[in-house]
Amino acid sequence: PEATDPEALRARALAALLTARERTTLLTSCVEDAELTAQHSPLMSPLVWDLAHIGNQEEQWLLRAVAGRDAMRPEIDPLYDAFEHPRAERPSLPLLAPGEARGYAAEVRGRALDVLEKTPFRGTPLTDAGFAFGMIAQHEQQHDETMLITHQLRSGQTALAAPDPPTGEPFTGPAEVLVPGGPFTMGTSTEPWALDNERPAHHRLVPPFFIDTTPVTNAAYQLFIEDGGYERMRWWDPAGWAMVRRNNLCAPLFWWREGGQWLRRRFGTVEPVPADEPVLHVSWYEADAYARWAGRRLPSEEEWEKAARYDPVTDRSTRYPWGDADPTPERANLGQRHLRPAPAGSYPAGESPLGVRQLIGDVWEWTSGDFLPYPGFAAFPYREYSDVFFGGDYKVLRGGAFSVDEVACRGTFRNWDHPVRRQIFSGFRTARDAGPTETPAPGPA
Ligand code: AVJ
Ligand code: FE
Repeated sequence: PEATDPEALRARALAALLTARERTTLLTSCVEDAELTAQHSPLMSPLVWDLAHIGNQEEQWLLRAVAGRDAMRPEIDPLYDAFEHPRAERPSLPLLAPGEARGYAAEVRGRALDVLEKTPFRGTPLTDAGFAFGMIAQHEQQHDETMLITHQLRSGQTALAAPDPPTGEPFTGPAEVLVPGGPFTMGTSTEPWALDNERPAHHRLVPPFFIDTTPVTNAAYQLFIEDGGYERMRWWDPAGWAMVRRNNLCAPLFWWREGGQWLRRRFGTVEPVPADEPVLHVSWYEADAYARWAGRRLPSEEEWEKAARYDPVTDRSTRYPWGDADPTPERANLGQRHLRPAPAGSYPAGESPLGVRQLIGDVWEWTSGDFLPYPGFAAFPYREYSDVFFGGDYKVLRGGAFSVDEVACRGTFRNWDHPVRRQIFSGFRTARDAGPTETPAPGPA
């Protein structure tokens, strides 16, 4: 949050916790209880696991760590420890039933609000600027995104009411933007609720590069498919080619071809693939192959962040592409407000000083980078958030998506997943090196 005054931050924390719980309640009450305990994909937990895990994390951090209280139900801790049981195993655990899970999460929340009211927002690393409260609101929202993925993977009719689609005007700007070379500040040491992997702020020297003005669209991705993209080994990383052959991939997840057009399933409904929306549900390997086919490459993580945060006029890094102010519905498609990305080129009010659009919201963007710590990284408050994932088989995604709440999305926020994953709300944009005197290619996107 922008505010730094402790009482303003307390109000922010309260609002963020309430917003998260509203979303959790919706995602766990829009289906029958039997759907909450079922496993809809081996990649996901039963929804009822997410619900009690949300409550359990809140109990551990706000009631036990911040307020020093005893465990309410110590026997359930191991059930909701994400490291003790892989997702595929969770349906066979003696989990709390839906009613019990709701009751537990609600009881924790009642006590946590009391703790929030009484805790000074200074004095310990966990309570300075209300960090633990912001962290727990982000944690719940991250699981709300996970639960939205589970809803997308469910078979059967949609359970989620169709909100208004985002509106956008056809984009006529340039296809790419030149980001000048030079140093910029990556990461943050001042954002109060930034998580450990976003810290500390440090300088990076980035050579000049071009980056797509908008995310790659379905129409552009279809050209790759129609040009035999999934049939030619030359575009693919060897492990990506193995994935394509093993699974017979020929399009993004949830797509199929019928009557000469591409259709897709979206939250239980079927629709023609919209040409002008950013492509969604592609793996890192598909993004990487498309970029190579297009004669380009994925941006590195530091290139992505420089495009999103560097203001050449002031020579400093801002919190978001549009500046330091918090997100609004005019600036970015966030918060599960629309349940789909907006057409490429939407959100002019959210563009960066150099004119790059939709860096925040709409679709998560794969970068070329592995998930690694920044120089000076310190695990906080627990190693299992980031530290244990560094150096694993993970690629970084940036910018958040329509599925992400603003509390868990900012210019420095880092997400990561395995390069084969495509059930997440992932898309991408491409980049290329620039010589010191080059100018952007002319013409619309
Ligand atoms: C940051 C999205 C990779 O879901 O595994 C939730 C977030 N960490 N609970 C994940 C998270 C612990 C995490 N990601
Ligand atoms: Fe979690």
